Amino acid sequence: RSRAVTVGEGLAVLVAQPGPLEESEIFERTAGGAEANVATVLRQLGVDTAWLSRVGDDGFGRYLVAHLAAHGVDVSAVVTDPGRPTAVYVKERGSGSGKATDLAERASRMLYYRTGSAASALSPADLAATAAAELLAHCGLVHFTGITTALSASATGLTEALLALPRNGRLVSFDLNFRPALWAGRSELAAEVLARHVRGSDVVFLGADEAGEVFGTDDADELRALFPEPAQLIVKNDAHTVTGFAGAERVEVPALGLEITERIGAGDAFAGGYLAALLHDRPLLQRLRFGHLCAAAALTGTGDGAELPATAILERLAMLDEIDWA
Ligand code: KDG
Repeated sequence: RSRAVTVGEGLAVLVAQPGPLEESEIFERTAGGAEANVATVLRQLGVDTAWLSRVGDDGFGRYLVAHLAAHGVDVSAVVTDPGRPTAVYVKERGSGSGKATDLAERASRMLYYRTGSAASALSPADLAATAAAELLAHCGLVHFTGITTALSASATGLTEALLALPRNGRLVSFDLNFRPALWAGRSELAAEVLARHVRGSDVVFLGADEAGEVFGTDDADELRALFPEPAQLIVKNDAHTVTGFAGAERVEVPALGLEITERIGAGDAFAGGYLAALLHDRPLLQRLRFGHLCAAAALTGTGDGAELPATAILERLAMLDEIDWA
């Protein structure tokens, strides 16, 4: 039986060579999709995990399913749709990590090729399908993000239905993952739907920057005041610090000072690390440290996923107070 289920779109990622896209001759194919990334991290940390999604009947779809299966993720409930393609995105590599427009300064950019994709047809019916319903009935945690919600009206229907399912002790985890390109022309709807998803979930991850864009503040305490509902709220201020709120606790853990190769996917690795530690009953401080350690694995590679060292090593590191966490 799977203990965690993640629900969302997987994408084949074509990582360009650093520099302007028009000059990239070689693309490295990797796997992405926020919920798929979280699934592979959870599985590497010893959590039985299933991924619910839709892929096209094409090479990229078969690759994604094989990639997740190779990590030990249960893909038995993934639906193949012969009528729609698997989503793709091209990662144009900036050389820096900031938001400047100059390629030498700014972070990578995502170019989506996903309109009408197989996963954009996700709908509430996918939760009711026998294999998915069975997985959901027996898991302890379900994780999804604001990307799934943004894909289409039917996918919004799915995330709303997911939140409305009887919990039976199951935790719902939600990562805001605000992707403006997917909400173009619908920013009011985005703020309304995403706030509802934050309020309806038990564990919530907010990037400070994106929360600022959607909810008007990037301040951790103001966000907590705005969203007192989730039992656990984690506000990530990218390069600096992560603030975790759980019950009466408020814990801050600075990010590891690392030479960053590429940021995309780090938030998913953080969520995976945090959630695995949660499912292993670790206290808030260690959950946040686990998040940072897993994010570090994603930050130091060019793909979106994180290939982790042995859990025993991470556990040892997460115990050490004398590490220079700054
Ligand atoms: O968090 C990383 C994801 O953004 C990436 O893997 C692609 O899911 C993706 C998306 O929709 O942006």
